[in-house]
Amino acid sequence: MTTNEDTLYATGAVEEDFAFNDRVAEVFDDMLNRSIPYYRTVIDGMAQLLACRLAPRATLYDLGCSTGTTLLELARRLPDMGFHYIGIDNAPAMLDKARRKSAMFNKSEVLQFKEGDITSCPLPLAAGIICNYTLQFLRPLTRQAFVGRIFDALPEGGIFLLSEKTISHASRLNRDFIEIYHNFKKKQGYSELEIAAKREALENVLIPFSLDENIALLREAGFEEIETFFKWFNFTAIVALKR
Ligand code: GEK
Repeated sequence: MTTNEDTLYATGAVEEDFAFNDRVAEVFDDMLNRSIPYYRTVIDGMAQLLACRLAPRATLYDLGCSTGTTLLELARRLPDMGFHYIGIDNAPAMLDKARRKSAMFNKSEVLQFKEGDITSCPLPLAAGIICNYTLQFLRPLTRQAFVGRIFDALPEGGIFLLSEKTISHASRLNRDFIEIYHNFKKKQGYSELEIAAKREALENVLIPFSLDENIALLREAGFEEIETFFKWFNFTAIVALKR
């Protein structure tokens, strides 16, 4: 499968807020690789944590799975664990691509993709739940209830892995972190115009919390053991365990 290049904002025009539609799904893998620093390093860390914490043949959910990259990478990195992977997303174009990719890599037997709204769809018991760069797209007022549902869906000893773009309330450092991220995007080949246009399109759609605010959501939901296992400026990955 070819990876189409993300040129969605190359002209600098912002016609509408960012949405997970067909045009985005088409270029999504390239967009993610070039927009999320250390994307695969974080998945590798998750693979190691899952291997430590879970018994073989456990079921794992990826909420907001997009084109299935995280689950495919986990299945590739953990061939001996025999995990069963279920990805949920509400964008049909993303799921089409996820299914095509898992067929192409001969993983259709262990990977399943379901269409659903992760804030309301049933979450049958799973030993591990992943939510990468998706909580930030849920309306802030719904986030506590969402994390609470994840806690309830996990058994004792269950593991929740959360990655988010964050903000810092230290305003000068926040500005520096944003600039450092923009420099990262420039190095990935995005122009100033594209970076500014994408930022505008995401303005009311991606609403980041700080690391502390995300940890507070987890604590309030009932998670007791919580650690940040990855941080690169405003990008963070957290592991939380249910007792
Ligand atoms: C990855 N985790 O590759 N219900 C279901 N899906 C939703 C909802 C919702 N309420 N809101 C947003 N989404 C992936 C990347 S992308 C992050 C996740 C990004 C879905 C949306 O359709 C999209 O596929 C995903 O959440 C967010 O690591 O684009 O920056």
